[in-house]
Amino acid sequence: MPKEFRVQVQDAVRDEVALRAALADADIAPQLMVLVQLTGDLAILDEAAPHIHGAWSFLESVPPELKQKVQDRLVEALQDYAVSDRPAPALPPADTLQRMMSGGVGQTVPEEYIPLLVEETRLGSDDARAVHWRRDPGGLPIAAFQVVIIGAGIAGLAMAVRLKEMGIPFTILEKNATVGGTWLENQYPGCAVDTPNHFFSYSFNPNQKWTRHFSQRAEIHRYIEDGFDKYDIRRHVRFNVEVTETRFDEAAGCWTITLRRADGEIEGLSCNALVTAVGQLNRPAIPPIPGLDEFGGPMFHTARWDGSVDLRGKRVAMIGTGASAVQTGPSIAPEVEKLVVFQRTPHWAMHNPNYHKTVSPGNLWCLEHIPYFGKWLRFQLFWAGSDGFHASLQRDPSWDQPALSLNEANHKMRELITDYVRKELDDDEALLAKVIPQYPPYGKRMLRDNYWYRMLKRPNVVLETTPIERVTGHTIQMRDGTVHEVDVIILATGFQASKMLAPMEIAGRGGYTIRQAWGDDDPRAYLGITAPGFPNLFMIYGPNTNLAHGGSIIFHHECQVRYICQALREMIEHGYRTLEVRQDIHDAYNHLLDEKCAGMVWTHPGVTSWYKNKNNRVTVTSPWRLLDYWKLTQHFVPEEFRAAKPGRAAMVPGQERAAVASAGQLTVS
Ligand code: NA7
Repeated sequence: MPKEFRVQVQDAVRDEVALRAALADADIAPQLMVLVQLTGDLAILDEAAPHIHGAWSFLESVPPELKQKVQDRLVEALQDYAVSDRPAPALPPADTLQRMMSGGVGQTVPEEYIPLLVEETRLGSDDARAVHWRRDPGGLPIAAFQVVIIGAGIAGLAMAVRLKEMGIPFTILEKNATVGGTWLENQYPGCAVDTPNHFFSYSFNPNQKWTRHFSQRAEIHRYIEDGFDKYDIRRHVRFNVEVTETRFDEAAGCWTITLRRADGEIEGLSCNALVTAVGQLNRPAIPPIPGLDEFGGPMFHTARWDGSVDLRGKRVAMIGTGASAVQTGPSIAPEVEKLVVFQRTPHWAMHNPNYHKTVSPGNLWCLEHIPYFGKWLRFQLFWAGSDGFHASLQRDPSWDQPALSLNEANHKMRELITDYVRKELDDDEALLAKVIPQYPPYGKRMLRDNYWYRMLKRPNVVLETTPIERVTGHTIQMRDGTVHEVDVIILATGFQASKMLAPMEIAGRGGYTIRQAWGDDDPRAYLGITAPGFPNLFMIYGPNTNLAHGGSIIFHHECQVRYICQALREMIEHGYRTLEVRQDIHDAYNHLLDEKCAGMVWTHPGVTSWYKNKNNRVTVTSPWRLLDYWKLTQHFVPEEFRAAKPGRAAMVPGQERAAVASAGQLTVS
């Protein structure tokens, strides 16, 4: 917006001393990008780019005199804009953007990524993820169309904001007393995000005020709460209501929903379209360890943290060494008398120098005052966590160490992390042997080292790797006869991820339930969003939409939300009563997906994880590059669905086969 731009520029140059001090303290690459965008000066880009060796801020070695030159020119450019009536610079052409982006991250950014990156960063002026009506909305029955969203977490908010923009009525049903979902429920010490925050945020609501590069839970929760207030969504939420059952009413073409209120009363309501935004990781997995139930002291799961239990001076057992454990352990180890960590399988954990850092004052200042600075920083972080590792997670059939790694790049990563861990453990080879996995990096979720290895060196920490035999009273007995006396047990044992949408009973056409379709652990959907037999039902964070090679789950949610909004637009504009993905389209997609997963690290025979089910089928994680999924979900394709208008008979199987045969045609019964 030209006006906003001018105000911003004038504000930036008001105090030159403050401006220069901020630039001197801030990351250089985003400054360089802003300078090039404001001036079109590609020569300075060519001069500085060779000193930028990666997308993270700590991967540049731009000499001080060159940094000074960039900053002097940037001050000059901002001052020029402030006193002239020139409009904001136009978005550079794609080839210039590609050159800028490549220079800004020290790697070639392929041309095919440019539209995605422009959209994600909102470097262009449009909000390309907003879905607009193609007909005069005044003539459409929008107000009569009701959507119910289940869940008021990050996904529910994204959906609600977009529905509100379109004017589609909606209600959010939330089992908790307030918003936030996973960021409300996980209150364990040290809980934080491990995707960089300036990317782990909505593209439509970037936050320039994150205090850390990887924020703690409370700050993320506040960001979600602020979003509910900013977009005035809270009044659409019904809190303390749990959806127990929902059934598709074929005659009416709507979902009837059964709720359990906090007072135990049961209530019903109905809607035209149902969107699940319940996450994948909110039903704790409690391990079937004999005697666990009879443990003599306090015991709780990380996602059900009991803050009333004072851990100071206690002997604490922590079962599990996944993402929750590596955040919890180092946070409690200094205060407990003893921490016994029970590791079933080691995880890989990578070091990131920014992980514990606060955002510097200079960066905070630039994010607030310098136009485009935040957008370029978002681009860099998107790129840092984008598709860069994707190829290295695919099996090279000719690789000669298939048990340990998948290919050369994957093996290099193994060596790099091993060297790092060895240093962290002060060359303690016995401990190193226990914590370095025997499967390839990225086989399980890659963790960020939260000083986990240093924690293991503490005199009050014990790493136990023998399997647990049973729990009796206050003791945990190991299979080799060792006994640990403990006061408290923390279950850092993860979630029932594959049992998606449980424990809700969801019955689609003909009363066929989602559990009948998926069993306990075999969820499938088209694009992870919609499944045959369940018309007018859309999922956010459904099957195979978790990200395990990079990316931010919010990015994926936004892809899904746009797609769902397009589907709803299709229904409302055409007056469809039902919309249901075709079985053949769904099956072909899942076939492709399984094929892709078969060559990826998660199905490696040495890996067990929550990414897959008991049959080694990956059910949780997406095998696609971010770019592929973005393309797949960019445009809703009506021909891939069956639609029905009111008053028409529901399609019978014979007609269904006819519809399938007529691929490429939208069949309306
Ligand atoms: P995870 O990543 O599923 O980790 C669970 C941990 O608990 C893992 O180390 C498991 O070992 C261990 N575990 C599970 N069951 C048992 C039993 N029965 N005995 C011993 N150890 C057990 O859950 P998190 O909460 O850490 O993280 C979940 C995601 O939430 C995370 O990736 C983020 O995306 C947010 P295993 O490795 O299975 O041998």
